Amino acid sequence: MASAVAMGWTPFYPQFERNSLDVADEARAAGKEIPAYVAEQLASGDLPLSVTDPDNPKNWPRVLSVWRSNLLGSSSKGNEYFLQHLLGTDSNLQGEQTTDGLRPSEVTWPDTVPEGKLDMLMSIDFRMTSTTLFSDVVLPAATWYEKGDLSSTDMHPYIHAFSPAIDPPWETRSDYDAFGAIAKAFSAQARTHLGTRTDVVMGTLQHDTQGAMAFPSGIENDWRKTGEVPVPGKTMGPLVVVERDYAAIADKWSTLGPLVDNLGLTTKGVTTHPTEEVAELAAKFGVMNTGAGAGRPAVTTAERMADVILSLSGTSNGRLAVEGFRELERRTGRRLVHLAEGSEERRITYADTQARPVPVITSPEWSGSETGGRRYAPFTVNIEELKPFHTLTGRMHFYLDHDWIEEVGEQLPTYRPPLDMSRLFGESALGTTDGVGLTVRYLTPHSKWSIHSEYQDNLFMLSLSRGGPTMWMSPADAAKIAVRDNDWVEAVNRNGVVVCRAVVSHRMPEGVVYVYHAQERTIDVPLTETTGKRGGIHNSITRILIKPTHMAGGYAQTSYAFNYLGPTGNQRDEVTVVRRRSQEVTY
Ligand SMILES: Nc1nc2c(c(=O)[nH]1)N[C@H]1C(S)=C(S)[C@@H](COP(=O)(O)OP(=O)(O)OC[C@H]3O[C@@H](n4cnc5c(=O)[nH]c(N)nc54)[C@H](O)[C@@H]3O)O[C@H]1N2
Ligand SMILES: Nc1nc2c(c(=O)[nH]1)N[C@H]1C(S)=C(S)[C@@H](COP(=O)(O)OP(=O)(O)OC[C@H]3O[C@@H](n4cnc5c(=O)[nH]c(N)nc54)[C@H](O)[C@@H]3O)O[C@H]1N2
Ligand SMILES: [Mo]
Repeated sequence: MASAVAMGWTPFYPQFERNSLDVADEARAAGKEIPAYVAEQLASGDLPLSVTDPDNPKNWPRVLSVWRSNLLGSSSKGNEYFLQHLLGTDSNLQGEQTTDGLRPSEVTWPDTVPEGKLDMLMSIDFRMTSTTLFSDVVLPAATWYEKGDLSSTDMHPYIHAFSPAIDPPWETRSDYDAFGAIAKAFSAQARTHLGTRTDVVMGTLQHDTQGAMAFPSGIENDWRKTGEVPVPGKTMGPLVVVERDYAAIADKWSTLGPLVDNLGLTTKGVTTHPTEEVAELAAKFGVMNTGAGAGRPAVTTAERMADVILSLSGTSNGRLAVEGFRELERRTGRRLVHLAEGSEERRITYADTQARPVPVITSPEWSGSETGGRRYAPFTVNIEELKPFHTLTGRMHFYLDHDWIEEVGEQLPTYRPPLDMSRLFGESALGTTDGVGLTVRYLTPHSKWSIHSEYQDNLFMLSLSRGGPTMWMSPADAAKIAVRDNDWVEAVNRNGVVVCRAVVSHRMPEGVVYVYHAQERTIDVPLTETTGKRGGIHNSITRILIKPTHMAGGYAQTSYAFNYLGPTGNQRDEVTVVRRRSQEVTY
């Protein structure tokens, strides 16, 4: 990972061992261009990358804001590691420090492991969750029937509106207003504390940019090993200098800024220029009279923000869809405009989406075609219109000649057996039992009775099932450890402990158990027999294992793209010992 970050293949925050605002000041004081100064400092080792020493207090993340996610109850694999190292709370972590020979060689390893790196965890939610439980500050969110908002993904042919049936009750606010309020309070403080500073941001060599060809053939060339001074945007991520007027953040928050006009909007390498739309929004909302946003469209409510989003996307603004396809025609030599031509006059507004679900317009932002009322399917435009794929060859591409992918022999699609957790981490071998505990594969697939952690805490759902956390198990495995349906069981591995009830079902194959994603620690989580502490959740016995090929970047379609191409969490290779426990549970 240190190498991937150094070469700009994958992002990592914090960036540098020193505050990036101070680094920019240092460059000025030294009379140097900021990017050149940073590159020199990196090369000389005077400015270490945070990723090379993540346990050094200088490199700890200090503030974490969680919004519209349930990090500690849902997404984060390795819950107990988060609890111990990030939060410094009670945890059921069972693991020992990795022994010398197995430690990464390019990352500094501390003698004592850090506990509680974060100073503050803030979350915004409308439920009590496994994340809000641990948060220092919880901002109550308005629900979907108490605020204006939008919902849409690439796979959905419709844009849906959230419309308030009532105003946000008590202290709740829309997410837009919550962040607006934070911006206001922050900006007032910033007048005395931060003012205007210059920042330097280390970007990543991204897919669909020139950076995607910075490392031809994916040939590894780590400047830290060669001793060269890295070249931003070529042998490392690009360095961008940004003026930050911290006191103006609230003003900027409530307007649509000038970069939309100056730079246009770029998605997947296609840039559109929404100049007309900015003028339309200014006419519709009026403009701010004073402050940093003076003269810019006033985006003062969540509903207005929804309209801004809709007017700037080709999927909801036919003019931009057509403009984008024209640009794409020039680039590809293929005729494409016809996919959106009939929609040129269409403008989907927030009010339209409130009246009824509105189908989207085919646009170069996605690869599907909804033209003529079709349903979305990925890569339709590539297959039917011969728009080149965003690969090295422009075709569907199976052979990957990237160094890091070659190193593990995955140039072509190939079968990889699950990792042997017994050999790697000393877990007992699969299928073994001492008559009390049985070692099984541990899977945590998505639940049919919830969307992630949502709805599993609904009283109807709890009444229809066991009313708390469960583990699905085959009759054969249950028999080996004398477990009957609905018995309490305890699962332990090096990562943590889970206590739940067994659902013994012939639908499970022998050797595998399911603890469905994502059952929270807010419902029926007893003390464990293993630690005497309150047990964990499904992610207490998982752990993040990053696959190195997911960080192979800087080269064509293997380049990083935000929310598209990058490391994924992995929880599929986990094993655990499970046993019947005392049926007397206490809390
Ligand atoms: N072990 C294991 N771990 C996994 C997975 C797995 O299969 N197994 N799956 C992974 C995958 S694919 C995903 S996508 C992630 C999902 O992980 P998360 O996205 O963290 O999970 P959710 O439970 O959907 O969390 C959404 C939270 O947002 C809140 N919320 C909903 N609407 C709003 C809103 O309008 N405003 C605000 N402020 N809050 C709102 C909900 O109450 C909920 O608490 O989990 C990942 N983690
Ligand atoms: N009801 C409901 N629907 C959802 C969601 C939800 O939370 N609830 N979440 C949505 C989201 S964000 C996502 S990402 C998708 C996820 O949807 P899917 O990708 O379908 O995810 P899972 O259900 O986690 O896993 C699918 C299957 O993979 C199997 N599996 C586990 N390990 C392996 C393995 O090593 N090899 C193979 N071949 N199979 C394996 C599991 O047994 C499981 O049956 O679902 C979406 N839809
Ligand atoms: Mo997901």
